[in-house]
Amino acid sequence: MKFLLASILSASALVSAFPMAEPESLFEERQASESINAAMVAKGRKYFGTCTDPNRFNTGSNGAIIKANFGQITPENSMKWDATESSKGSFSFGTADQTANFAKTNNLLLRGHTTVWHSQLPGWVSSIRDKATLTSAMQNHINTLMGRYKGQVYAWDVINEMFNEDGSFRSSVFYNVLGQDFVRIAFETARAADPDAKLYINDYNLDQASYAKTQGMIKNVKSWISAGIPIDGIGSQGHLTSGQGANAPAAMAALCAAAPECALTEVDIQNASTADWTNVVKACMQAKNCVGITVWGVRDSDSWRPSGNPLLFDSSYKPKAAYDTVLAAINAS
Ligand code: 9MR
Repeated sequence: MKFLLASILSASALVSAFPMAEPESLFEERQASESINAAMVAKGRKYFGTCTDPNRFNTGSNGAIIKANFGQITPENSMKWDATESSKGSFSFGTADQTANFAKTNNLLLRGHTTVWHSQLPGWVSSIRDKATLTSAMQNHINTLMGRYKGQVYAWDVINEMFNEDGSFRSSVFYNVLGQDFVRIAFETARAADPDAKLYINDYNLDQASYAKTQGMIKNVKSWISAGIPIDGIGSQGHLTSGQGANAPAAMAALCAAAPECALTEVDIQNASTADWTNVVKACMQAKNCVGITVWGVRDSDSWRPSGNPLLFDSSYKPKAAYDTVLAAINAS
């Protein structure tokens, strides 16, 4: 009952114009005026966002929390290859459209995620063995997906997770069939499909500057950009565990120096200390071309890895101390 009442109060604090009952008034104030997105924008950055999808923003307080606190969304699953083109040439955009509409209706920036990724990839793509067929499958997928949301997407994760931990290229159908050239094909197709979208290469475990994977990303992005491949940004996912925040500022400084812009794209921190959140925010704020931070979910219990409570809202949709930490770190920057 207590839980229910708290949820109702919290939800109404987020959405209603009614004055709040005393005990929740601080919460209401923060939700209404001290949004972490507004704080980011006040510092000249573009957004503080979260991933979501219709199964989330249509349930509980997720929608209200996103509208009150975040300025950008990334579809958690709805724009992936398996969700949009599970069989060759047959596209389904039901949930992707709903997600794009939620962004449009609520004035949220949209990060498209993701066009070329070895995972959540239908079997008909991973079984292709010849260059021409794979090239046209990639081109058709990118053109159709990005074309549908042309002009509505701030940035696309064009290529996701293509590096091994040692900085070499991951074995995937794309690399195995086309070699490194799949990078050029993907980015050139993406640029033509939506010329206004920022085009990103995105990966995880880029959280320490000297780490081989971080260095591999930096070295290759620099050489691809100098070869004319239209890469606008590096996305560092930021799936962290306790203590890893410490290395994030130096890692972002190195990554952000290698591309026109950069972002933290999927942040969550298992068993985070206050310092972890402060350092992650600093990592973006200290890099002049870091455009924003996206956390990978609203509340802990909806995280893809809920153990260690990695997000900014608890399972009752209450903002955690981590939320205040993030806000303070943005404001202090
Ligand atoms: O959060 C996503 C989860 O719901 C999916 O089951 C999973 C499938 O691979 O993908 C998760 O999101 C991933 C993102 O798309 C890419 N980087 C890693 C994220 C966490 O696994």
